[in-house]
Amino acid sequence: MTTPDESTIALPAEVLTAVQGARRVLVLTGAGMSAESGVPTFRDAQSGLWEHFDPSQLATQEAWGEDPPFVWAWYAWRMQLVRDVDPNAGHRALADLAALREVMIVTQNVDDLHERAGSSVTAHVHGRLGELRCADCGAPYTAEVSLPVEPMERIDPPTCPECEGDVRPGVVWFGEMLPDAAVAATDAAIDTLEPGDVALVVGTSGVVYPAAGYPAMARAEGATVIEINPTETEISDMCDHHVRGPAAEVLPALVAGLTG
Ligand code: BV8
Repeated sequence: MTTPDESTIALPAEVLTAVQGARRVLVLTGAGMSAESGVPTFRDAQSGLWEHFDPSQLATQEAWGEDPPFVWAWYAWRMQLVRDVDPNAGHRALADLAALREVMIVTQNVDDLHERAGSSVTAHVHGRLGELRCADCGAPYTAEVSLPVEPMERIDPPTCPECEGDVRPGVVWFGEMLPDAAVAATDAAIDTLEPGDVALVVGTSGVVYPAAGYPAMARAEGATVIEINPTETEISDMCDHHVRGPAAEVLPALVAGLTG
């Protein structure tokens, strides 16, 4: 459990009061949640081989259709990177929070760091890196995948044993619909919110829809919306409060404030 002496950041009193008074806490997380684990955010300049490529151009059916080995190599590098890092204190604080409040995590992140910190995740609205499937017949691909130790420009994707199609990552590309189950679970979680509950919006630039619309939906249910992000975002003005700090400091401070 997060202890008070771990918290170095001072939280606005109204933020702590809001969370203290909440029965349910919806947590909407984006790439900034994993930044302090060493996972580059979506809008950070890409490094190495992909530094000249915009992720939102790479995370598309078009890019895949043009050059599957190039797109597969990018995802294989990201899968290896996520395997090599650990959840941070922010992930662990959310797992601790679940012992104090009813917590529902809806994440845009395709990594498994919330789960590895001990949280259960209500919805991965943009899919998951580790859930592979055949790009042609859709069959899940569960065989072990060899990943590059160093980034490589091209790697032939695995072949589907059912139809010999290329295997793709189970993420949602731009222009693709969000998984029905994830959308339904998110809508159900937002529907449970009542006035006095809280929605924490952590580490997202609020650029990508429909996920960027979730804070407004939570507010419409009467929840108090609190943005946790070092910088202002596209959705800051639809949040009630803002804590301008990093997730791995703010979230432990929030939990410590509940238990202190
Ligand atoms: C859809 C998985 C219906 C892949 C991702 C034209 C044609 C087609 C679609 C559209 C279109 N115009 C608009 C759209 C809709 C489009 C969209 O919103 N585009 C945007 C760019 C305008 N959306 C879609 O296509 C979605 N599907 O709409 O289907 C449809 C279908 C056809 C036609 C029309 C509509 C699907 C979108 C899903 C895309 N897949 N990820 C992969 O990972 O490879 S999106 C990806 O970027 C992430 O998953 C994330 O969701 C998203 C945004 O990233 P963030 O998480 O916000 O991260 P970002 O880097 O942006 O920001 C990080 C933040 O953290 C910053 O604010 C920073 O300050 C902060 N931070 C940094 N450090 C810390 C921190 N915060 C706290 N602590 C720290 N330490």
